[in-house]
Amino acid sequence: MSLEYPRFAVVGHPNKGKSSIVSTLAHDESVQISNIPGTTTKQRAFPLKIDDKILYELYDTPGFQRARATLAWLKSQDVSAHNRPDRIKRFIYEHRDDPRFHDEVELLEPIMAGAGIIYVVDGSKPYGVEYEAEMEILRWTGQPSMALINLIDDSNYVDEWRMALGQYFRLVRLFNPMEANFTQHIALLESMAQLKEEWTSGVKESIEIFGRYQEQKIDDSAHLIAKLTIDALSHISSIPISTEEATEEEQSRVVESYKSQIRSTERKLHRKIAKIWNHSSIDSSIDIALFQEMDLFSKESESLFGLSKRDMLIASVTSGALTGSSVDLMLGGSTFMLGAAIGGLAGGAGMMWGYSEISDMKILGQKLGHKRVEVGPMQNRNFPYILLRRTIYYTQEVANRPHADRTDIEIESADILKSISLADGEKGELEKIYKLLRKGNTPKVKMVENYTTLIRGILSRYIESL
Ligand SMILES: Nc1nc2c(ncn2[C@@H]2O[C@H](COP(=O)(O)OP(=O)(O)O)[C@@H](O)[C@H]2O)c(=O)[nH]1
Ligand SMILES: [Mg+2]
Repeated sequence: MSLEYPRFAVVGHPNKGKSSIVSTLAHDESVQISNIPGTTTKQRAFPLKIDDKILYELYDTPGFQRARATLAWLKSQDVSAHNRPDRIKRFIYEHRDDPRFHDEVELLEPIMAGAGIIYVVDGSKPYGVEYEAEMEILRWTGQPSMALINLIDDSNYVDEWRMALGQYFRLVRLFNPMEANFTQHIALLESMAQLKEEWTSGVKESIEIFGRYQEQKIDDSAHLIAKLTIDALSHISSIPISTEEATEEEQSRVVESYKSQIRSTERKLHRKIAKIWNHSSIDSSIDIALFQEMDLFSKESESLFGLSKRDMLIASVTSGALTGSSVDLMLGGSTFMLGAAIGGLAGGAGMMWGYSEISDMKILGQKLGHKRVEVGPMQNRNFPYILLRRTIYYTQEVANRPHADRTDIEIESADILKSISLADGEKGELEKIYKLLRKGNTPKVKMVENYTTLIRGILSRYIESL
């Protein structure tokens, strides 16, 4: 039978990570994964789809339940090797309504309909003869097959597994669905391409498309980040006021409304990025772990994601905001001078690192009773970097996360976050657009393009592609 795209049935013992492998390889977060054996009760196909083209399809299946009894049935008549696939078909036909062999029928059906076999074992548990009936049944199907060794725990019995699996399967590979990155996914596809000659060109083409898709997702993320960070940084909030000058209550109300609008722009950006990477449903857990506990405007966020004073200075100098003698003075000067000079740029030392001062308040309107108080755009010089690096951190977490991984994202350590580094040249380039936004100007198309390219370049250091 010739299929327009390759199909693979992921089979094995219960609880060895079959569903996890399907989830990761199909980029599908809807695959049910559970530590309760028997969670997967029916075969179900999960396609990896790109722009409506199916690259391949993976069948998630229940695990073997009665492999020995099945094999005994198969062998209960004399069968020569060339008749074994027919014997399997006979088994399916005769046991379709037999609850005792429900799981075997479910897992053998897609194979006999033409799917290749991916046999999954846990290499952190010792090899045992109880697997031999399963492997023997799979051999009887006559379908091309490979074995994947998943290391679920820390112990390692990979050598003995390789020895046994090698006798039954053409290819044996290590693959961990919880840790697999883009490169490992591609490597596995390369192996799948070798399984059957008529699949080779199809799977190779899929690898190409898959690689371009990865690039596309990085591009799309960069465009979104550029657009929404510009929106946030140029945002202005205002509220009506009842007096000539805004009262303290009114002032804090407008600042709070401004902050909450910026926060919601950030959340919107994160949601859209999660969607690009097919991670919509875990988005909320990442949000909670990462950003609800660490407010965008908090000191903690500033210290993890903001630039140091030194880096801020470099950004200003490289962007051309500072020149000549003032630079010499600052670089050669005392720490006090340095701080004072930077503080001066932000409109006053002491204000710079605090978020109570985000921008000047403007009172708008002529007549009493129709006045408004307004804040924005963002004047804090470090804020654009905090917002950008939070977003880049979020994007790389989502992009590099295998779909089988359903755990919450946790901030591991400050070191990890600090590793989202910017080259000095990048800081200068970024500062050009941030300076413009601070002044309330709208950047030209060319500048937005340049900004997008910069972000794309940063992302490509943290997200693998071909
Ligand atoms: N730590 C770790 N856990 C895994 C790995 N693969 C599977 N699991 C866990 O093992 C359990 C069974 O996984 P599942 O994919 O549902 O196995 P299936 O029954 O073979 O489909 C789940 O709790 C998974 O989260 C792995 O590589 N590492
Ligand atoms: Mg399962």
